[in-house]
Amino acid sequence: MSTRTTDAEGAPSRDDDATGPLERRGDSGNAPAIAAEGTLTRRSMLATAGATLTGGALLLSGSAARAQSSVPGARGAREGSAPDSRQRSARQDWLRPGVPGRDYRPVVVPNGSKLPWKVVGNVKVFHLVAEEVEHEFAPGLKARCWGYNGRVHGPTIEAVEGDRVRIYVTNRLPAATTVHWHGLLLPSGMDGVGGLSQKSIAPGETFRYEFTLRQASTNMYHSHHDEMTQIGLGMTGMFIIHPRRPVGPRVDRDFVILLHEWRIDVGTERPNPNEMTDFNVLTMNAKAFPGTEPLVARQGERVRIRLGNLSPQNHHPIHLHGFHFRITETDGGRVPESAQQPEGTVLVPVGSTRAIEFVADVPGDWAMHCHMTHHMMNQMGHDFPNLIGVKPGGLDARVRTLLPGYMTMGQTGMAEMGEMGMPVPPNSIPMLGAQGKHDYITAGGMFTVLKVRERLESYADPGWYDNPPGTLAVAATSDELRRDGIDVNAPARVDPGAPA
Ligand SMILES: [Cu+2]
Repeated sequence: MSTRTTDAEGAPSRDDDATGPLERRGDSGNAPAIAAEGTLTRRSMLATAGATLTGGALLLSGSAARAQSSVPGARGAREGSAPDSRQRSARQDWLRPGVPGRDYRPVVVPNGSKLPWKVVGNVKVFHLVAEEVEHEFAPGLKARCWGYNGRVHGPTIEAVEGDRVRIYVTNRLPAATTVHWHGLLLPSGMDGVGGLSQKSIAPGETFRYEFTLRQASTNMYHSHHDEMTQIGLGMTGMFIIHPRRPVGPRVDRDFVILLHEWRIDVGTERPNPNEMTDFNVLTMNAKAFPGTEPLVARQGERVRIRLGNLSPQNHHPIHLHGFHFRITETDGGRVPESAQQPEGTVLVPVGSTRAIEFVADVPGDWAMHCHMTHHMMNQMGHDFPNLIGVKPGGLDARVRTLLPGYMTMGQTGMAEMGEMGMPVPPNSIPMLGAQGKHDYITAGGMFTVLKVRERLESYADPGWYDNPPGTLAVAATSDELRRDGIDVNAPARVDPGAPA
């Protein structure tokens, strides 16, 4: 059931409920809201609880803070109103601003940052600045992107269910823009679709967005004006809303990773937003491996990883080594425990978020990466001719008379493209990888490492894992081969299976 009214300023308000008719309000914002007695959803309840108190500073208690509470006689919600302090106390529909450490455990954004805020009259005030940003994807590869507050992607916005947020957006780009709060439940006029929801923000202008957070979930924000160009250039970020009261087991480490893909032609410095299929820089929080910071946890800690995907075109199946996890959140919020499937890979579709949780009970260095193998490559890995099995013979020597130093590569695959330290053109990175503890890591792109340790002084990168004796794959000795009857020169065999 949806109820639409108009507030005192004429801004559209919206409070749609899936579970029943709850409120019906007059056309005037000054008219008291009348609510039928009955069950309120959490959204309505949050919206109404604040209105029953003056000053607005309250915390919901007990089960009332959670969904499906029964709050008879509650008052109605109102959105889109001006930040007029003279009216606010009687009209506000939000809660005391959530405080980090007390109301929530802040998320960790590897390679990232958060948007600072301040409280003005019980409202959290943020300031996003859309601007051009020179961004380094990995050592050696920089590009001129569009982002927010000097960052690509934009800083993570973190707030709490029931918070009122006021977000100023200043446009320092040469083009108009808007910000869409992707996944948030808010009034239509705050939704940020250029032309549809609002007038676009012209260069030099600053717009104000303001709404109450009526949900607890993992969300995103991005430009919704000339989307292909502006999202393709990096105008994206994450928007985390913590529950007002804890839900599920307490999480010790709460990571946020935004997935993206780019086309940056070798030697150029401007991502090409017109690319539709052939992306060559695949990123987690806008970093390609080896530029990705590891995710660090102590053994036994409960870990959440929130993943968002604002790639232009591709879904990304993110695979975590060493653990099974449960998908605990989708775009719509928390998945009921009975519906949380055990998984080893989580598909994060374009325009979606997922959160996974697990207990990091086994120490080690564990890969986490997109399992689309082309998404584990860096630049130059795509238009390459297939040379697998090719025998160059005397070709190299002949070509060297024309191109000193020439060497045919790729006959056994791509691994040597990074490892051999081949020179790369200016402003580009090796096709693959980085030196690891044991050998060269032949992965790039959308790849990072979860580092779980028995003891940690801090969550700084602890370096490579020291494998306990007997727990590391190594070359077999001749004694071992003899003991187990392995003849490395015998024809390889298979068991033909039992006769039918
Ligand atoms: Cu992928």
